[in-house]
Amino acid sequence: MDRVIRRTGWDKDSTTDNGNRFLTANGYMGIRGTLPEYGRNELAAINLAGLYHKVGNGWRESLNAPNPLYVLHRVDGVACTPGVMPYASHEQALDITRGLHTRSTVFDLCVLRDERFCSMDNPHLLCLRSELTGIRGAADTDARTDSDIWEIYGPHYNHVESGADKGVIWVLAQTDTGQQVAVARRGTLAEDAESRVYTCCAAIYTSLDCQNPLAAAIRALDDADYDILRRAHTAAWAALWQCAEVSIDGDPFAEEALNYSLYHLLSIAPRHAASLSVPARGLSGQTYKGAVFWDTEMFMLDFYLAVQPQAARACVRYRIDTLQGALDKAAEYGYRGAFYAWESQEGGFDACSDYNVTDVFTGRPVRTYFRDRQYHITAAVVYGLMKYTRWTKDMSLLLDGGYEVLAQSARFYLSLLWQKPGSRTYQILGAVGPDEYHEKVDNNAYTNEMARWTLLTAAEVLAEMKGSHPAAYAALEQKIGFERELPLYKRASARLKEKKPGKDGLIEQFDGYFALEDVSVDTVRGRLMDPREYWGGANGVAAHTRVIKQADVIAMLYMLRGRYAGKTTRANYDYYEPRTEHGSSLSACMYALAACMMERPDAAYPLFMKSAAADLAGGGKQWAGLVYIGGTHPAAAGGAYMTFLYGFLGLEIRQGLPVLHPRLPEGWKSASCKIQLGGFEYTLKAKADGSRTAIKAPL
Ligand code: IFM
Repeated sequence: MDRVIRRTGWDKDSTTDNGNRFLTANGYMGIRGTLPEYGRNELAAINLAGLYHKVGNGWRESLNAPNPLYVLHRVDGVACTPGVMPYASHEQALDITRGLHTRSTVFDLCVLRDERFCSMDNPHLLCLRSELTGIRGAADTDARTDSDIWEIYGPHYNHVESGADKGVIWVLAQTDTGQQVAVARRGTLAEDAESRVYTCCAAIYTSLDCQNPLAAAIRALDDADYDILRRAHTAAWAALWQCAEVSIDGDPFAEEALNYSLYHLLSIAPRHAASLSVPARGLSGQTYKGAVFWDTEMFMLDFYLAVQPQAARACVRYRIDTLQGALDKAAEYGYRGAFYAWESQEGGFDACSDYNVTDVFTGRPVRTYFRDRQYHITAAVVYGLMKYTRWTKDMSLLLDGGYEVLAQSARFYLSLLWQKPGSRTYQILGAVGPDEYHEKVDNNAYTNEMARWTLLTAAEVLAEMKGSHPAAYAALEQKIGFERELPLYKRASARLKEKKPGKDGLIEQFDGYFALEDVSVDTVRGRLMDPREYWGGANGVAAHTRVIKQADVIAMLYMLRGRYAGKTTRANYDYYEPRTEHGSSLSACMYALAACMMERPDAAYPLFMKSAAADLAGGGKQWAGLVYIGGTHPAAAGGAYMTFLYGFLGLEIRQGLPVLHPRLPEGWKSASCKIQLGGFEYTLKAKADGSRTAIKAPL
């Protein structure tokens, strides 16, 4: 495989999209795909995984590191950057096979080529080589660690010091709560009359890594050599692609878009950590506070399970380790058990604000109910835990905290149920489902069914535990006293209100949904007075209509597939898809998966492509009211992979073995990929004529 994503020409307005499109990352850090001479105004950032800080009343967000790879050349005092020095050609590119960001600009007074990567071999290292040739004039180079960085709710560092030590220049940035980010770099400049080559190797360590991150960062550069590090880096990428690459014969654009999506998922996988998950915007910046959402469990985990089981494990472990945060959150709202964070940071702290959107007209914060009413987040955590356990057959996470997550999650749903006096039925009131435009709704079908699924799963798995792991069962009982609740799980799941399909097969998204105004998405869009206006909330244009933000009933039909008849999926797909704005990048892939379940791969195809090309195409939603929400879309990338694997190849695991039921879109001659399952690697291949193979090899 040899794939390079290129964009030629330069236009200022593409800077933000390119920052996402050309991201390089290694799970520890993400370097936005901006040019090396760019700074905070162009949203240049090196975003760090798992390290958060809050300034004053601002939102708590992930930290960006000072940028040690900043370099600006000048010729005759004119900055070598498009928009300042005239140029004949400009290209920015990302070699996704090798994880290399490159630029090549032919300026009037010189030619500038640079290459940058953050090491897939050593997560602390990042390197750049910048070559200025054909210089016609007097050149100078400003290479430094740029501490004037882009931050959304900063400045986060109240103390920044710098120094030099044996050829290494270092910066130590500290927050008022004691976090440290140490950045060291060793740069060399080789020059003659017509050229200058600046080569820089840098290292980042933080107080999450060790006691003395500065010493560690300096030490990491002891023998740093660009070419040697580059070789190790590209070899690590080659090893990743060995299992991850997908092939689509007959559709090069889909093949490129899907592999590009997988590049992003591989880039941000937390493979260096035992307990860390993936933020909703990957490592592309501080949007969404660098927090972890249900996106990981429901949209990304399948890919990690199939090709990066270590990363899948780290994501699931993260939820087990953040149980205390979920218990605290439940208690805060007067519930019992585990109410997981909607926007989870370290320790399970919920960074979601009660006012998560700002009104475009008044500039006032808008009360949103994501934090307190998206009850389905807890079910997503359990869904991820069970997916991991069932796929890997690894019981160790269940035994090491996972069983407790199950019991506390079931306990949470028990405490959430409401019973009308005189009625046997339980209800979940005032929820926000995946469709966030309709808030505080009663009996959201998705939420109720995922709660029921959680209760039933907990009942089944904890009952099995009693027989298979009696000592662990007794210890858990002693710790949290759940046994007497077990019969309640089943009773509650039997009595919880079900939004049953009507005669027409339709499932009402929530009580009263069918009484809302039935208008088209375009009509609702036409009512906007400002394109950045938030469609949901009390006064949003969609809130009183049947127009929904993202897959909701359809997400439920996919997640709980097997429970519903095919005609139910068809009826609901045909009803809800035209009423869906697809205002979230999580939406299209759910419809694509449902379309495949209905044996309509050609209907699935454009939705699949929308997901796979979300960051390649760019141009997604940048604003929710006045809140910036741009960045990469790893959930869409993961959803595209799910559509490929479960939808088009039709993968099912039966008795531990992969079984394919291909439904390839028009024009695809064949499609193939590798997955890891049960200690083996399988090469899966499906052909347009319906033939398929699953070839097993030892790992
Ligand atoms: O988790 C999603 C949510 O479903 C829709 N808004 C964006 C979030 C982060 O991707």
